[in-house]
Amino acid sequence: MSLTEKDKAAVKALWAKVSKAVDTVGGEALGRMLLVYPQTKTYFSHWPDLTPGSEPVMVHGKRILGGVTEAVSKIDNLRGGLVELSELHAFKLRVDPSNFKILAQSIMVVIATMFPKDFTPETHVAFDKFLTAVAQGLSEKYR
Ligand code: HNI
Repeated sequence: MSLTEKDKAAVKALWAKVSKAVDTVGGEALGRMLLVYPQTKTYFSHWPDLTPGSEPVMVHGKRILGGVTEAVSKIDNLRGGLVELSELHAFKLRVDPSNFKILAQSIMVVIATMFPKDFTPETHVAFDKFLTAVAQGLSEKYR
Protein backbone atom coordinates (compact mmCIF):
# COMPACT_ATOMS: atom_id res chain seq x y z
CA MET A 1 0.00 0.00 0.00
CA SER A 2 2.58 2.53 -1.10
CA LEU A 3 1.89 6.19 -1.60
CA THR A 4 1.30 7.31 -5.17
CA GLU A 5 2.56 10.67 -6.39
CA LYS A 6 -1.03 11.86 -6.13
CA ASP A 7 -1.22 10.73 -2.51
CA LYS A 8 2.03 12.53 -1.72
CA ALA A 9 0.73 15.75 -3.27
CA ALA A 10 -2.51 15.46 -1.25
CA VAL A 11 -0.57 14.92 2.00
CA LYS A 12 1.70 17.90 1.31
CA ALA A 13 -1.23 20.17 0.45
CA LEU A 14 -3.08 19.14 3.62
CA TRP A 15 0.01 19.55 5.75
CA ALA A 16 0.65 23.05 4.39
CA LYS A 17 -2.59 24.03 6.15
CA VAL A 18 -2.42 21.83 9.22
CA SER A 19 1.12 22.87 10.11
CA LYS A 20 -0.08 26.46 10.52
CA ALA A 21 -2.10 25.25 13.51
CA VAL A 22 0.96 23.70 15.10
CA ASP A 23 0.03 24.93 18.58
CA THR A 24 -3.29 23.09 18.67
CA VAL A 25 -3.51 20.04 16.37
CA GLY A 26 -0.85 17.89 18.06
CA GLY A 27 -1.96 18.75 21.57
CA GLU A 28 -5.61 18.11 20.79
CA ALA A 29 -4.73 14.77 19.21
CA LEU A 30 -2.55 13.69 22.13
CA GLY A 31 -5.21 14.78 24.65
CA ARG A 32 -7.82 12.75 22.77
CA MET A 33 -5.59 9.70 22.62
CA LEU A 34 -4.95 9.80 26.37
CA LEU A 35 -8.64 10.19 27.17
CA VAL A 36 -10.15 7.78 24.65
CA TYR A 37 -7.43 5.11 24.94
CA PRO A 38 -6.44 5.37 28.62
CA GLN A 39 -3.95 2.50 28.31
CA THR A 40 -1.66 4.98 26.51
CA LYS A 41 -1.33 6.98 29.74
CA THR A 42 1.21 4.49 31.11
CA TYR A 43 3.93 6.03 28.92
CA PHE A 44 3.37 9.50 30.34
CA SER A 45 2.87 8.68 34.02
CA HIS A 46 5.82 10.94 34.95
CA TRP A 47 3.88 14.04 33.81
CA PRO A 48 2.04 16.13 36.42
CA ASP A 49 -1.17 16.41 34.39
CA LEU A 50 -2.51 14.14 31.63
CA THR A 51 -5.87 15.82 31.09
CA PRO A 52 -6.69 17.15 27.60
CA GLY A 53 -5.57 20.78 27.21
CA SER A 54 -3.08 20.64 30.09
CA GLU A 55 0.33 22.20 29.57
CA PRO A 56 2.41 19.01 29.27
CA VAL A 57 -0.10 17.53 26.83
CA MET A 58 -0.14 20.62 24.63
CA VAL A 59 3.64 21.06 24.75
CA HIS A 60 4.31 17.44 23.87
CA GLY A 61 1.60 17.41 21.22
CA LYS A 62 3.43 20.21 19.47
CA ARG A 63 6.61 18.14 19.55
CA ILE A 64 4.83 15.16 18.02
CA LEU A 65 3.42 17.38 15.30
CA GLY A 66 6.99 18.49 14.60
CA GLY A 67 7.82 14.80 14.14
CA VAL A 68 5.01 14.49 11.60
CA THR A 69 6.25 17.60 9.79
CA GLU A 70 9.68 15.96 9.61
CA ALA A 71 8.03 12.83 8.20
CA VAL A 72 6.23 14.88 5.51
CA SER A 73 9.60 16.28 4.45
CA LYS A 74 10.91 12.70 4.21
CA ILE A 75 7.85 11.30 2.47
CA ASP A 76 9.98 9.61 -0.22
CA ASN A 77 12.05 7.68 2.33
CA LEU A 78 9.99 7.03 5.45
CA ARG A 79 11.66 3.71 6.19
CA GLY A 80 15.14 5.20 6.44
CA GLY A 81 14.22 8.74 7.38
CA LEU A 82 12.71 8.06 10.79
CA VAL A 83 15.40 5.77 12.15
CA GLU A 84 16.40 8.04 15.03
CA LEU A 85 12.83 8.51 16.19
CA SER A 86 12.31 4.77 15.80
CA GLU A 87 15.34 4.00 17.96
CA LEU A 88 14.05 6.38 20.62
CA HIS A 89 10.58 4.84 20.74
CA ALA A 90 11.84 1.25 20.52
CA PHE A 91 14.75 1.17 22.94
CA LYS A 92 14.46 4.16 25.22
CA LEU A 93 10.73 4.79 25.50
CA ARG A 94 9.67 1.19 24.77
CA VAL A 95 6.39 2.24 23.22
CA ASP A 96 4.36 -0.69 21.88
CA PRO A 97 4.10 0.07 18.13
CA SER A 98 0.37 -0.73 18.15
CA ASN A 99 0.00 2.70 19.75
CA PHE A 100 1.17 4.43 16.56
CA LYS A 101 -2.11 3.42 14.95
CA ILE A 102 -4.07 4.77 17.90
CA LEU A 103 -2.32 8.14 17.71
CA ALA A 104 -2.78 8.22 13.93
CA GLN A 105 -6.50 7.72 14.44
CA SER A 106 -6.60 10.55 16.97
CA ILE A 107 -4.66 12.89 14.65
CA MET A 108 -7.10 12.21 11.81
CA VAL A 109 -10.15 12.87 13.95
CA VAL A 110 -8.74 16.22 15.02
CA ILE A 111 -7.82 17.22 11.46
CA ALA A 112 -11.28 16.16 10.23
CA THR A 113 -12.97 18.37 12.81
CA MET A 114 -10.64 21.36 12.39
CA PHE A 115 -10.26 21.21 8.60
CA PRO A 116 -13.51 19.66 7.33
CA LYS A 117 -13.26 21.21 3.85
CA ASP A 118 -9.69 20.05 3.29
CA PHE A 119 -10.16 16.56 4.72
CA THR A 120 -12.01 15.14 1.72
CA PRO A 121 -12.42 11.37 1.36
CA GLU A 122 -9.53 11.35 -1.15
CA THR A 123 -7.27 13.29 1.21
CA HIS A 124 -8.35 11.00 4.05
CA VAL A 125 -7.22 7.94 2.08
CA ALA A 126 -3.87 9.55 1.21
CA PHE A 127 -3.25 10.75 4.75
CA ASP A 128 -4.22 7.39 6.24
CA LYS A 129 -1.70 5.69 3.95
CA PHE A 130 0.91 8.25 4.94
CA LEU A 131 0.40 7.75 8.69
CA THR A 132 0.56 3.97 8.18
CA ALA A 133 3.90 4.45 6.43
CA VAL A 134 5.08 6.72 9.27
CA ALA A 135 4.10 4.02 11.79
CA GLN A 136 6.07 1.48 9.75
CA GLY A 137 9.07 3.81 9.69
CA LEU A 138 8.83 4.31 13.45
CA SER A 139 8.60 0.53 13.92
CA GLU A 140 11.70 -0.16 11.82
CA LYS A 141 14.09 -0.50 14.77
CA TYR A 142 11.94 -2.82 16.85
CA ARG A 143 13.21 -5.88 15.03
NI1 HNI B 1 6.43 9.92 20.62
C1 HNI B 1 8.75 11.58 22.53
C2 HNI B 1 7.30 11.89 17.88
C3 HNI B 1 4.00 8.43 18.70
C4 HNI B 1 5.29 8.24 23.38
N1 HNI B 1 7.76 11.45 20.27
C5 HNI B 1 8.63 11.98 21.20
C6 HNI B 1 9.40 13.05 20.58
C7 HNI B 1 8.98 13.14 19.26
C8 HNI B 1 7.96 12.13 19.09
C9 HNI B 1 9.46 14.10 18.18
C10 HNI B 1 10.46 13.89 21.25
C11 HNI B 1 11.78 13.26 20.92
C12 HNI B 1 12.94 13.85 21.65
O1 HNI B 1 12.79 14.27 22.80
O2 HNI B 1 14.02 13.89 21.04
N2 HNI B 1 5.79 10.11 18.66
C13 HNI B 1 6.31 10.95 17.69
C14 HNI B 1 5.62 10.71 16.43
C15 HNI B 1 4.68 9.74 16.67
C16 HNI B 1 4.81 9.37 18.08
C17 HNI B 1 5.92 11.44 15.14
C18 HNI B 1 3.68 9.13 15.75
C19 HNI B 1 3.14 9.74 14.73
N3 HNI B 1 4.94 8.57 20.96
C20 HNI B 1 4.03 8.11 20.07
C21 HNI B 1 3.08 7.22 20.71
C22 HNI B 1 3.44 7.17 22.05
C23 HNI B 1 4.61 8.02 22.18
C24 HNI B 1 1.94 6.53 20.01
C25 HNI B 1 2.82 6.41 23.19
C26 HNI B 1 1.55 6.06 23.24
N4 HNI B 1 6.94 9.90 22.60
C27 HNI B 1 6.33 9.12 23.57
C28 HNI B 1 6.93 9.41 24.85
C29 HNI B 1 7.93 10.39 24.62
C30 HNI B 1 7.91 10.67 23.18
C31 HNI B 1 6.57 8.75 26.17
C32 HNI B 1 8.82 11.05 25.66
C33 HNI B 1 7.95 12.09 26.34
C34 HNI B 1 8.62 12.81 27.46
O3 HNI B 1 9.10 13.92 27.25
O4 HNI B 1 8.65 12.29 28.54
